[in-house]
Amino acid sequence: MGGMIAGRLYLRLLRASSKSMAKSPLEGVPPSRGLHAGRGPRRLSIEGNIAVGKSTFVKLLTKTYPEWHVATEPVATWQTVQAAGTQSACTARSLGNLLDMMYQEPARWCYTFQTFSFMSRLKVQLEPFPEKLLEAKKAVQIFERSVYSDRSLPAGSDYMASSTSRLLPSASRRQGARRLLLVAQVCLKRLHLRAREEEKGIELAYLEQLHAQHEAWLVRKTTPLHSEALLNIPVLVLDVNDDFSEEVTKQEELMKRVNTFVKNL
Ligand code: UDP
Ligand code: D5M
Ligand code: MG
Repeated sequence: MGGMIAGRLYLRLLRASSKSMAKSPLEGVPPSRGLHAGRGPRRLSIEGNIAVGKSTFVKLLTKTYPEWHVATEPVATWQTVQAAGTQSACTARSLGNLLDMMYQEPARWCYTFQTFSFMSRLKVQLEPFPEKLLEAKKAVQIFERSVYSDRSLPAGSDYMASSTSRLLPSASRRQGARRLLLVAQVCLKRLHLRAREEEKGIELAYLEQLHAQHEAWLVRKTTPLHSEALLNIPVLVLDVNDDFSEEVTKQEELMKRVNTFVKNL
């Protein structure tokens, strides 16, 4: 595993409170202590590559901090898209599995998938704060991925690109592939372990691309964003190459880092 940097989770404050954003853009504001003080729930998202361990991490957070509110990624909604007006249990009519359609025929379905996943995340993020958060002294709300990930990672179009370019391995692609060969193996291994039917065609190259995009967006901060203010938002990077699903010591270490990060927001 030495030198691999693929297994990374990113815990990111969604944005500063609407109050502070309205008053002034965040340029120049120190990206930590005081950013959120006394202005409603701290809202964070967990970002990371496919199958890196976000849902596993979310479960761990829920167990450790039952007072926090955690919103999981609505994957099931993408796997069984309901026809308009048939959402109730007795009228439910599925239009199909959009996640599968995207992987099977990316040129046709990527745009639709991106739009649909963006809208479903937006819906989750715009829901009113749950009662338990309104009552909490220091409320925390966590989302498994956010609208910003759909906005900042051109994932679907890259899936299209990788599914055609892997048939045409140019010299530069071969060179890039050598350099990045090891980078996303942890995710690929976990993806196979999870064995989600729709994802079985995903190749290492796609996970490498996604990893590079996460690093550009959240670590190097070179991804163009629609607002400069978003650049200053704090990000906690957690290395999860080593299995944390069963390792209590590793879990404690991760939770300690999350606790310190959240306390200082
Ligand atoms: N997993 C694992 N070790 C870890 C984290 C995750 O073996 O430290 C497994 C997990 O049990 C699942 C797969 O990796 O079978 C993908 O994890 P998850 O669904 O949490 O990934 P996500 O896509 O949500 O990031
Ligand atoms: O990701 C859930 C699945 O959904 C995984 O196959 C990736 C896919 N996904 C999620 N958002 C997007 C966007 N915006 N474009 C393309 N594909 C996407 P998991 O990692 O299991 O949480
Ligand atoms: Mg998940």
